[in-house]
Amino acid sequence: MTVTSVAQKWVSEAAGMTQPSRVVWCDGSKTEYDGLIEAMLADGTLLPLNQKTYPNCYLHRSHPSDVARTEQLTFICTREKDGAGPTNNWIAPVEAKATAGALLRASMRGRTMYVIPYLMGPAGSPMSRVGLMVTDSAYVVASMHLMTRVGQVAFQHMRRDDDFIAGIHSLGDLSPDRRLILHFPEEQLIWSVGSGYGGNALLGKKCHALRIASWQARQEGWLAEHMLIIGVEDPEGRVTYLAAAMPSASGKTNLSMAVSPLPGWRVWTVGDDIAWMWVDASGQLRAVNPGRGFFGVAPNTSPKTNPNATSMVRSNTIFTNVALTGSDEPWWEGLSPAPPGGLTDWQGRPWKPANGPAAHPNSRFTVLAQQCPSIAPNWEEPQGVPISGVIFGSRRTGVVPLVFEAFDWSHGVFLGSAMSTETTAAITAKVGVVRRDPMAMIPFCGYNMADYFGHWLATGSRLKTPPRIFRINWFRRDAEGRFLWPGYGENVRVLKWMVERIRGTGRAEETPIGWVPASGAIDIGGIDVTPTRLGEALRCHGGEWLQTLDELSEFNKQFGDRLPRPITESLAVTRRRFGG
Ligand code: GTP
Ligand code: SPV
Ligand code: MN
Repeated sequence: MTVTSVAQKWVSEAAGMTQPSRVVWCDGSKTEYDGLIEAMLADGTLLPLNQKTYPNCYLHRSHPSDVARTEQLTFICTREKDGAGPTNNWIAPVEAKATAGALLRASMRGRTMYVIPYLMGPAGSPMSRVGLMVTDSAYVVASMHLMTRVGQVAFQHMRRDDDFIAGIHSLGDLSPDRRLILHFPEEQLIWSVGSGYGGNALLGKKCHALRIASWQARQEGWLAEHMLIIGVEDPEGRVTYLAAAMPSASGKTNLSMAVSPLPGWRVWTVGDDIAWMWVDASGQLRAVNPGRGFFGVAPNTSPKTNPNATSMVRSNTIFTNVALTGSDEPWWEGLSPAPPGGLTDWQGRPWKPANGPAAHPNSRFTVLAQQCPSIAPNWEEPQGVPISGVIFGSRRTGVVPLVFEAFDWSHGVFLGSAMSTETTAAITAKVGVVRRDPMAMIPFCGYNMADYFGHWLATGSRLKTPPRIFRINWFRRDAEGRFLWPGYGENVRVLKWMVERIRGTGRAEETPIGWVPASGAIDIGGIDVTPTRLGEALRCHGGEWLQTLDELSEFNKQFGDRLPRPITESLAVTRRRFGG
């Protein structure tokens, strides 16, 4: 491998601090992956699954206190506090390095330090970016193999010797008391210590491709978003590409590989979690998926809800914190209607219902995207795909209709900024609590969120035909607590309406919050949804919205004068439309 001198120097400094007994440069080869798996089987980091029914599949059990992202321990360390803004945790860089330095110093003593050069984005794409991370976790290396492009390809995409995001990761002692995930956007640097969990430890993903990349994107005029990318094909074979933001564990993986119940319609998967988007020379918004694999939520993934995912995880997959059946197959709640007998839970104990779910609610699978049956043939196209629609979705039991469309780009940015959602097991916090999560980026925006809204507004003015912006909510419930909309594959019916809107044929009614599907505009043929129930799912209630807008004004106060005028104006106009 040809390594730049800047990279060499940085790695020896990292080794000087962490003191590993051995340094191994990773080349991303299959031999390397197989060797890592073998070593992890030998030391118990991985357990083999049934190699007949799940070839090359393994189970990893994490430390029981290291099962999700820890947002309270995640910091944006800009020189000025205002750079990180009021919605991020902040510590000054010097102080952050002093505290984390104490945890990282000699943390790799007696361990191997793996050096991982990785590329985010398709090979040959002008959008692709390089990272160089060191870690003392073989599980992280194997996962990075599946989630990013590792090896020489990274160095081939560097535009200068120092053109990489540097990342130090160490498991430390895995104690949440000695865990910190630090971002230094001004130095293109990430430090992460004390966790082996995906979003905390696979630095290419949330730390690089969202927090640091969003900072770079603002400076360079593009967008780094928590979004899936899909192509929706109609019966004539025309494909319309959409990008959709939804908070963690709220439906991106599922929508990205939805199986259509409508004849002739199909969904092609381009990405399931992160989108890098830019305005091309003709004023068209385009998107690439910076990732190479999926780190997807296991619970409720079944042949009924997500047949593409269940078939793609039947080989070459690393499962984390799922349950184990008596025949060494992975299992999680929702995979089959009833749990099989003889289950071992995610912590390795014989499963007892009294101990809670058999699989951790945030148990996950890690697998290459190319194993997905619906992967788009052009998913690695260096120039990306043209985006015609942007979707903002969240998880709300009430208030927010199943789907509606913004009046224009600026109004759509307002709708994205106004998002709130119920929390999930993807973070270590109470589940089901409503919190504000503008554009599903509250945990991932690497700079002041007021400036982020401004950046979205400014991007709109560079677009020749701005994509339509839609707001969705698959999670609205009736008075008895049942979902009003069946979700999963049936969501393609909603995507069809969006495609029709983009083409100018979809019928809609104007409401104070935007265009809501007209009666009969969403095809509910052949499913157990009555027009009355669909009406309930689409209802927009003035009183509820006025209260939501009050909460939003309260939230927005923290941004002070930095909040862009169009956001404040949209809020005021919406309130007036409701007569408030
Ligand atoms: P991250 O990987 O954390 O960013 O999450 P994600 O947005 O990709 O979420 P994912 O698609 O994995 O869905 C998470 C949970 O939401 C799973 O338990 C799903 O079964 C559930 N879910 C997804 N889509 C739907 C839907 O249309 N309706 C309902 N009711 N639940 C859904
Ligand atoms: C999320 O939490 O949004 C995820 C999982 O996609 S993680 O990679 O851990 O961030
Ligand atoms: Mn995510």
